[in-house]
Amino acid sequence: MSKNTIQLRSLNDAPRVGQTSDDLVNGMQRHFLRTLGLSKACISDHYKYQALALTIRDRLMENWKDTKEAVQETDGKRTYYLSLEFLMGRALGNAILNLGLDEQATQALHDLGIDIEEMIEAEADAGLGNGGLGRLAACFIDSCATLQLPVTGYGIRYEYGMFRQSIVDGFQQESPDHWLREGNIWEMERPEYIQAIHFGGYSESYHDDNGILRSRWVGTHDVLAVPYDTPIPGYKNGTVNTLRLWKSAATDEFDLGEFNAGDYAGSVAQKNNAEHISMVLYPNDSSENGKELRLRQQYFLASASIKDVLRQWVEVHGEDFSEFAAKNCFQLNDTHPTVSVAELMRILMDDYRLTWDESWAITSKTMAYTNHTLLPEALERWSVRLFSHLLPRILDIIYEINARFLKELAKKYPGDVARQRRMSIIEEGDEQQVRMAYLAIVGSFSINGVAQLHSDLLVEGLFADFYDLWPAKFNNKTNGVTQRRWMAWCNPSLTQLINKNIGDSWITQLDELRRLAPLAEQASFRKQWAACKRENKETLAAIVQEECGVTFSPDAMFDIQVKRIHEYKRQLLNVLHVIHLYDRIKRSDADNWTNRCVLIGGKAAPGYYMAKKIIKLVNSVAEVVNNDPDVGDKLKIVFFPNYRVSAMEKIAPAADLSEQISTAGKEASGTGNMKFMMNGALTIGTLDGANIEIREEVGDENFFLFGLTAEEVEQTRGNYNPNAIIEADEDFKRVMNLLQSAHFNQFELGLFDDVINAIRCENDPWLTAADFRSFIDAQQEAATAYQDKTQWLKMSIYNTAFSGKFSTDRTMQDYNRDIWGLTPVKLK
Ligand code: 26Q
Repeated sequence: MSKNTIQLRSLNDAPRVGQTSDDLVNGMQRHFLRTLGLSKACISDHYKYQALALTIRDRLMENWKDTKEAVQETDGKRTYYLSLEFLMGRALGNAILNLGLDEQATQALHDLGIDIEEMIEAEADAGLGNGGLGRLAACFIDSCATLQLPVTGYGIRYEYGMFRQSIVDGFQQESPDHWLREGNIWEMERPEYIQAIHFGGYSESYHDDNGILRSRWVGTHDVLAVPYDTPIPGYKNGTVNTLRLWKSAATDEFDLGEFNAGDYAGSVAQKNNAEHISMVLYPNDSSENGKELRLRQQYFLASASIKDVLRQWVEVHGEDFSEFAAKNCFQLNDTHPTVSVAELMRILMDDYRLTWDESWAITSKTMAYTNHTLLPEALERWSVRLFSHLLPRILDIIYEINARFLKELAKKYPGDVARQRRMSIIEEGDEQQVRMAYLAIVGSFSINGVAQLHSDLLVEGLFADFYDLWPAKFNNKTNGVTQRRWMAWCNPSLTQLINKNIGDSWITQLDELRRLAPLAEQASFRKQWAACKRENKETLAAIVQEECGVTFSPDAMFDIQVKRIHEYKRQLLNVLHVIHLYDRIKRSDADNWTNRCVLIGGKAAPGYYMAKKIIKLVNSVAEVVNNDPDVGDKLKIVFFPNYRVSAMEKIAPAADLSEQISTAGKEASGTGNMKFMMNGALTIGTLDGANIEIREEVGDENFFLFGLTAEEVEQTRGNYNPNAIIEADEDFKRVMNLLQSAHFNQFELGLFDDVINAIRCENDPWLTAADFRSFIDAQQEAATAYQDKTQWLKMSIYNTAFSGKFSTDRTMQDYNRDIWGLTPVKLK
């Protein structure tokens, strides 16, 4: 028995917590009294939430322990999902749903006279991510738990998550998101698994006891990584997996020697530096920023996680690594944790004394890399100078990986120096840079894109040289979303209707939704479908009223675009359409009109000038449109502030039309598109990312397609004349005239000049003008279609019915079949 095992007779034999509503009431009362120390008089909403969350958490704990034990006993292969972001949102409702406690919880709260909705709203979003990539990680671990796959998420426990966005005078204002202020019921600190992480110092060679020449990293400044574990429940299957997030902390040894002789206070202040590492999430989702702290975060996560995995390995297998690659896989969520490749090499060689070849055989069979972008400017590069002072030993190893790789290249393509230069992990130039994507490709056995088009474009473009060298490493894994959160939890009325008609097997087998398709022919079913949508629209309208002071009528078409603000996503094109509609109303061209409520939401990176301008433009247009008596109910537009996971839970169920209008070839996949589809919205979209697959599944006739293809986009570059396009299109000319005449910025002349110039620029990378006409036409098609209620409802039902492919359950099965090879761990 190890010293960490105690003989607790009661631990395994203790009566398990009850699952009835009375048990929940008793649980809450116990927590009010004993955990929170409250008397009746002082039970505020905050405490009610805490007691409920603790009571639900109690129901996770035994399953969590059982899952850990079962995984350990099985001793099978395991996967670690390494991600700088996990955009979890709220946990309470999800836990209640996955435990199958919804009815009991509703009853218990009713008995106690507590409003369940208020409890849900009392929880802060865990906003530890920017957008798609972070939310994908959250959906993945939900699906892995539901599929009983032994997958652990590893990330950073940021003190401050994604900033809170408010709108002041139409401009975005950022404020810090101190999401932990009121505590976090769901996390468990695990000090016994603390790791020390090295920074700085230098690397040196030495001869070991056997006279073998080795390297070591010395003179480092160490930072502690403290793990906090969050339970990730599977859907009604007893499995509870783990999300392990690392918080940075100073070591207790103050550095009074070298630097701070005599400066006690100064050396204590150094503590701060260590604690900064996990302080804040970088709010940047599409461009590298080169900041040292970001590289520190990346190495902090990589090193802590790999050490943690090796610790567990050595506890069971000792220092025999012969089976390590067969039993462990690290999935890298973009290049952000890619320094893991070098870190695993370092530890195997320097700490466990494996040879280079042994270490490389293990590392390159253990790492797998997922790419999430086609924008070349978003590929991460780090200056060698920064690496050499922050991570000198790691840089040594990257150089050695590169030297060996270049040798292999020279053998395969003799004399092709240009190719070697192109493919080198180290980019030469004024300043040498480490190309992280290339390190990831060289170090991994699998490289995947996140939608078919994206994966195809990667091997034709950005990674063509590598595809030529290693075609078998490349594969596609189309993204998904978890239907537990994005339908069952967030759309209870639709869930009820579906369950009543086809049962609830779709909650774990999304393909089952196909059985809804024939029901589209039934008038009574359509009527109930319409009632659900209407109820959800009323709920959203109330929120819009509260947040934006604008009245959305549920009779109008809800036309929604929510996602990060970025030029390639073309919120600007959406605004141009709104201005066009406004112009039509003003010139009395509004026969057979379809009333529309346009909602745009999303955060702009704080340093992204154009994105912030576009937010201001939306608000300026809204100001004019919403207050013009000629417009009335025909058209409303709002900018929805502080878009986040919990907002999407209200928005997706209420959407009629989902805007997925990126320049073709730029959006890797998109996942919002899938959430809308599942909830019965129709898509207006380009042939980009997963839109293509959505259209394939639902059928051309149930999708509003417009715009250039990715191929046409590439052909258009170099002979693009937006001014001629505008000139030739009367509607477009009028829209531009409104913008240029300062119609929306009468007291702030020149405010939108940069936006106007971007549209008119021959080098506009996003080709906004090129797609204007076909977008306007597709929007008209959608507006006309909306007037045929019966047909629209059928199309809405088909969208839900054929969304089965877009479950992360399918995505995770694909990863597991082609990359991980895990065996599900069943519980006794
Ligand atoms: C990089 C360097 C420094 C600081 C921040 C970053 C950084 C952080 C986040 C770069 C990129 C991101 C996030 C990217 C992202 O969310 N990409 C989206 O991933 C989704 C899931 O695969 C896709 O559906 C989207 O198409 C893609 O844009």
